[in-house]
Amino acid sequence: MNIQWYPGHMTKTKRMITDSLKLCDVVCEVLDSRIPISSRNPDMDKLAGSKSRVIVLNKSDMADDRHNDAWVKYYEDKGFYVVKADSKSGSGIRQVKDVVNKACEAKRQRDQRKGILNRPLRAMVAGIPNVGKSTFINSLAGKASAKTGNKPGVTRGKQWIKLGNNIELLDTPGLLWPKFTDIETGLKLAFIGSISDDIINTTELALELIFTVSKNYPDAFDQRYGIGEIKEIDKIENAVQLLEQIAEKRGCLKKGGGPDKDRAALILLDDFRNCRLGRITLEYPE
Ligand SMILES: Nc1nc2c(ncn2[C@@H]2O[C@H](COP(=O)(O)OP(=O)(O)OP(=O)(O)O)[C@@H](O)[C@H]2O)c(=O)[nH]1
Ligand SMILES: [Mg+2]
Repeated sequence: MNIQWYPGHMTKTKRMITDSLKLCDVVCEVLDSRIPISSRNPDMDKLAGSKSRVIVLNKSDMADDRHNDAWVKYYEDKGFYVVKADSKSGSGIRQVKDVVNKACEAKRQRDQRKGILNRPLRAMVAGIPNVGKSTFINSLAGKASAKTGNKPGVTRGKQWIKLGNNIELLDTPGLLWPKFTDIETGLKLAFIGSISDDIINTTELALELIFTVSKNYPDAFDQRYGIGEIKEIDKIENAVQLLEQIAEKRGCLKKGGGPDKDRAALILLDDFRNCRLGRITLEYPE
């Protein structure tokens, strides 16, 4: 299953981000802690140019905590300022202001030498769709200023949000890149809801999710659906059988009888996207 998604509004978003960056001191790039490599837009380094950079490893509450700190270290070693955050509960959010200030220290000193004093720092919050950019901003601001939702493309235009008198945040729409070089990347982005389900065969996607999750978290299925012990699944017939078991457990039956795999697929994807299969990380630092 080869997924590609680069709708027209993203070309517009890319242009807006390029223009708005001229006004910003720092780029806070929000990643999904479950896939900290695949949720990075490879165009971001070029777009951000020489701006200061902060990486926000968001949704850390949904990722396997055994790997979260390794990812923090991975990006720190690459020279980024890094924050591990759970924007939903607000955990990790308190340190963001300090990190942003630290990332902008050199710029502030340059400003001072030029006689520019007390100008608020401007931070662009950017990233791929649905990683929690707007939720992160709301959590930082302590109020629901930006619209959020668990699907890609909720934020449509840019929006400035003030954080006291010192920092201004720019919420931006999610941006992907024109072509995923490998099939795995597209799949992982679809698993976490960064790609519109409208262009995807969700039953096929759920089968792929079964292959992927069963590799390192085979117990997740029994724990959620009570279907007995499962080992790693690598054959399509076994994945289909698991979907049928989920359908039976959840009472999804087709009109003519028999398990409704398509509805079970939607249940499985929704459960994964809302952390009901447990905390799962799909990528590990090398
Ligand atoms: N558990 C958990 N959920 C989060 C976190 N951050 C965001 N969410 C949820 O993720 C979904 C997407 O959040 P948004 O803030 O709308 O994401 P976005 O990156 O602004 O998305 P677009 O504007 O569509 O690009 C929402 O359902 C949020 O409640 C987090 O740290 N932990
Ligand atoms: Mg948003």
